[in-house]
Amino acid sequence: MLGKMAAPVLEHGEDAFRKLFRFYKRRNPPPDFSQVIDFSKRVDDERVFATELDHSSLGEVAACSAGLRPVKEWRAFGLQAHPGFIFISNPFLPGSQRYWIKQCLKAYPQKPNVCNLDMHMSSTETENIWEKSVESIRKKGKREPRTLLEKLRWVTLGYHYNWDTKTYSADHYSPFPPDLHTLSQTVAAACGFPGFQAEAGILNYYRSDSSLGIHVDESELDHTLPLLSFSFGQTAVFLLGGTKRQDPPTAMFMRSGDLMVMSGSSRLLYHAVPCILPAPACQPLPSCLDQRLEKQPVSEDLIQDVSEEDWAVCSRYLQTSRVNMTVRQVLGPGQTLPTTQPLVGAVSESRSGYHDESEEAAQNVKKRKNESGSEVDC
Ligand SMILES: O=C(O)CCC(=O)C(=O)O
Ligand SMILES: [Mn+2]
Repeated sequence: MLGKMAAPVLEHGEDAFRKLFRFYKRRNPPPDFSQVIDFSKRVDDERVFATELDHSSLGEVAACSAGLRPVKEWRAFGLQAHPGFIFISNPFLPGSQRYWIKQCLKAYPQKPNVCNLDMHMSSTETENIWEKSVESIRKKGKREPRTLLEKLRWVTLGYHYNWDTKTYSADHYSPFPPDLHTLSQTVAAACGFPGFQAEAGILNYYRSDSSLGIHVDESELDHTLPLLSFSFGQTAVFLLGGTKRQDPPTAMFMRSGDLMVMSGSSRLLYHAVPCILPAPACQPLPSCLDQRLEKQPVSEDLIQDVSEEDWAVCSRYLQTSRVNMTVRQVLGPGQTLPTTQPLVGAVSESRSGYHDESEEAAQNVKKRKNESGSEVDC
């Protein structure tokens, strides 16, 4: 297309990943997205195959209680180049994504969970992030200062990931949210991993100009267990590479409701999020978020209805944002974590080495770099 940058020729040269990352991160001219796999459409691509999940592994009632369609209706795919990787195109029942989105914005950022704001603000300042932000988000005109919710970049759950040492430790732990544990166990069971224990979670909050640098998630002690990823809000481009930076990655869209499972030999592959797509002017929110729950949940259900008042804030926020939850089991049978070693130096707010930030939020980046001394890896 005129004015668009054509896909770079990928050689098996050095750092093919970085090259593609920069390609999709670029805004001017906008990149050509024609090579990005779109699982929401009919997939006719030799890189992709449809995969059948074991329907008997998860009952319809349990799936429905977690806000998921029956497994037999899930559209699941694998990638020829990345064995063990599973992509499930939005298996959520109409209306149920709203519950998980509200949890990400209202419940999970609360103490005792840890977030980026804690790194340079007192615990009273970072208490009640939702309550401190909603009024301003509701009435937001363009020039209002950013609310705490809009400054949120990450939240950690369960074993809290230490961005500086890239480790988990036995004594930096808070109880993992039971609802997300059940959702994770439900999805893992459907993908052939019964008994999955959600022990650590990283929630990433992306504004339209954010990206996440190239990395491998290897801090968990047992890599035979899968890593689950849930995406909500605006669409991202996700890059999945190989075990080496020079392996050329595969690009795919991650849309609201999509799930990804990195298991088997895909568990330790390089990956990144180079860009968030701007919402089309005619449709500020993905249409799957317009729907409300079709049936009123009963009290035993995992997911509950989201009030119109709360949804008004979530939907406003998501017009320019994406939220991703990754859930990990850290320990295999019989494994234990060491306790924290005393840290030399400051604790950084940024995801050292891979939490990439916007060029547009340059001021913030500068501030972060000054605070943490960390560089982004892209
Ligand atoms: O946002 C995403 O899709 C990826 C997040 C991720 O890779 C991580 O948290 O380790
Ligand atoms: Mn990751």
